[in-house]
Amino acid sequence: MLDWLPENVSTFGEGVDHLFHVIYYISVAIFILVNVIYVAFIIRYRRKRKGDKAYHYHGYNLLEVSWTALPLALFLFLALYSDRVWQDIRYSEKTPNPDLVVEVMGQQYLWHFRYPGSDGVFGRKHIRFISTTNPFGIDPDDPAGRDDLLTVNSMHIPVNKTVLVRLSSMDVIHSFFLPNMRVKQDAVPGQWIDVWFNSVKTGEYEIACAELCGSGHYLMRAVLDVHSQNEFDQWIDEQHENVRASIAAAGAAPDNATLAAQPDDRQSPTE
Ligand SMILES: [Cu+2]
Repeated sequence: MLDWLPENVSTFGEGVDHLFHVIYYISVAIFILVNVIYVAFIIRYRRKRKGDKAYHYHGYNLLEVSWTALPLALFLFLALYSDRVWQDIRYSEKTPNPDLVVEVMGQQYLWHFRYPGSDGVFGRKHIRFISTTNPFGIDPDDPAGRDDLLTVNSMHIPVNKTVLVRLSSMDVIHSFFLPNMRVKQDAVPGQWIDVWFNSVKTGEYEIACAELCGSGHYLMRAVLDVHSQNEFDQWIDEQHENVRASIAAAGAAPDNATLAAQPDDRQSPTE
């Protein structure tokens, strides 16, 4: 009945899917119960003779207490029942040591990704440096930030590794949604929010924005490439090589192209 869910390739996906099933079937049962009672009452208490008068009463404590207490009990049960999965996924002290940290920045209507450079460190960043050409606000004075690797709408990770995403947004609230990883987290401007996952299968997966963030919301899709460790190392070495080459080229030429102001062109990404 629930085989329309996207393929789960996340280490904690089974727990999420199990909760989804439990909540789904509880909802279906309540839906059927309510509608059967509803139809039965319509038939049983219909007007049978001309002149029948509706029975009117005011206040019924038992009924009011029970329609408050039953949902309360149900939600309490669900809160406690889901707590273990929630802790595993969202409690920072339960996050496994990450093998890879990637920064993700939402922008109307694309996803920016940032990896540390070949030095293995992220350069300093500050919100005042954020611009369309510097989405993460990398401090231009910090040498550690010059070789940082930036990609747009394309995220690469190794398989079977814990990936920690540091998530933010440079304009409105977006939602970082990896259906196959069972990850969905709001990206909030001015905040960095951590979210982790571990993919057990290589392949290409969808990254979507799950927050109606503007007229181009539907455009806000990216690809998550899950590689074998070898393939990933190869990819990132290549990227680092490209970054080094462009730094060398910029060093040879006068320092202008990278820092030139560009018009604000968020409405029509050219990717
Ligand atoms: Cu969005």
